[in-house]
Amino acid sequence: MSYIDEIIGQVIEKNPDEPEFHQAVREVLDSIRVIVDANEAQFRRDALLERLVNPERQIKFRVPWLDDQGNAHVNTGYRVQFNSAIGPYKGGLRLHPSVNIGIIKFLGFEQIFKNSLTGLPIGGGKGGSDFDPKGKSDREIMRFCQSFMSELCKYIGADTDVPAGDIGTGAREIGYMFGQYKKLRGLFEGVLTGKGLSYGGSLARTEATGYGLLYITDALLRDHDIDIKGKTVAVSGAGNVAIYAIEKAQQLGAKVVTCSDSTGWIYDPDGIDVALLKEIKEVRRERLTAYKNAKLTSEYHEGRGVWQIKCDIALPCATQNELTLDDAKLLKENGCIAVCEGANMPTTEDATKFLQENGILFIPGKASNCGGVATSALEMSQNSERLSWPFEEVDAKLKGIMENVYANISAAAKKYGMDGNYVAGANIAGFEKVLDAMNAQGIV
Ligand code: NDP
Ligand code: 2IT
Repeated sequence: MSYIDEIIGQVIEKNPDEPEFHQAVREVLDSIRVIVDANEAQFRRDALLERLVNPERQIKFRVPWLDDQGNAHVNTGYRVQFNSAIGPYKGGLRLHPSVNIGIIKFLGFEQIFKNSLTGLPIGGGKGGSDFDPKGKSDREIMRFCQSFMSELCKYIGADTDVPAGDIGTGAREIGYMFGQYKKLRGLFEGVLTGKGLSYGGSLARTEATGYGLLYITDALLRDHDIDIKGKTVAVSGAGNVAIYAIEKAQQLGAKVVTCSDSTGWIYDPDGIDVALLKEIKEVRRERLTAYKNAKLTSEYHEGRGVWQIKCDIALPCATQNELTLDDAKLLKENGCIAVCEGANMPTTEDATKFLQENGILFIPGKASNCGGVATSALEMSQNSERLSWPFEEVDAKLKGIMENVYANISAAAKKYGMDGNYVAGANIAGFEKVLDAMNAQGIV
């Protein structure tokens, strides 16, 4: 059996009940077969792949907190410090009831290659908790974040591990966590990114993941002589990534007709009113029914369904495995030309295969959503030099990074005879730098 198949087997056997982690490992290892097969003896001797798929460190802790009635609750907190070959661990914190160790490991594993693709010196990590922020008061959120950080602060630092936002963790949560870190450690340092602008945050970080997604989508389309202007776009999600993807798509002249949250979805044939969406989601923290009530020409539907709407470009920006094989078939039938992932691993394995085999341009999340973490790394740089750069400067750097990522994944795919396969290109290009650093640093 090949080394890669042996390792995939081991990952499944040693980590049962972690299907998302298996999926992420399978996708990366399958893509790097050409490199591994050519170096099998050395890689086996150095246990290279075993070291790649086993996190350097996994931290799991209790998070007790008090609700507004004085009742105690306990959640589980996680931080997986996956790989520090090319820099300090870097990756978000997810707060969602579905969080478990397998989810955090899949996200942490993806983050290794994503962070490498940015070209910046950041290693891979991820964390979070099964805490559900929905329906909690502001004070409950604060007490949870403080308790979470009381434990996490022992393991992170500006030069060791720098967490940030993800699902359920935005500027408010980062603020409460930063305050607690500073109180306990006595350090005002860039230990978290996505901070508020008044205490060390970077301009354009809020927009970065969504904007970056559109910069790379535009680069992809231009490379195929397609103009994004006038195209119809379907977006899923209505959170940080989705909102700024919609905003930038509209700035580039496309029309975005859908968005969704975990209870339902909106079809707005006039184009999503992004100012209204921001007001509902970022300020009032309400459901999408509020959008329908404010914009009477739009439609609201319960459940999931954005991929049935005819579009040229599909941008899944909600969560993992939200775009299935049936959705992919619908997109194809409706003439979709490109799918670029804003979320992490939103397309199922069989749907990805279908899209690629049916000539639909497809960029995987680790390349297309890396603008968020790239701008986090720019926030770290600004914190280190105790300066803050203008919006235009950060945005221009972000655009340059995304265009480079596209050029690199495209070139890597070509180099290994898989022209246009951006999944292979992203995994190979991301892996090559990590491999070089791991080889240089010995068996650690
Ligand atoms: P937010 O919490 O801001 O928004 C998430 C959105 O997706 C919400 O509309 C949410 O609906 C919906 N959603 C979440 N979970 C589910 C689910 N299980 N089923 C259906 N809908 C769901 O998160 P982000 O926008 O930050 O993150 C979205 C995706 O992008 C995630 O995969 C994340 O890992 C990825 N990502 C985020 C980056 C960032 O910088 N924030 C960077 C790179 C990737 P509801 O509010 O109803 O739960
Ligand atoms: O998935 C991701 O890349 C993020 N949630 C952002 C991580 C970061 O450190 O900005």
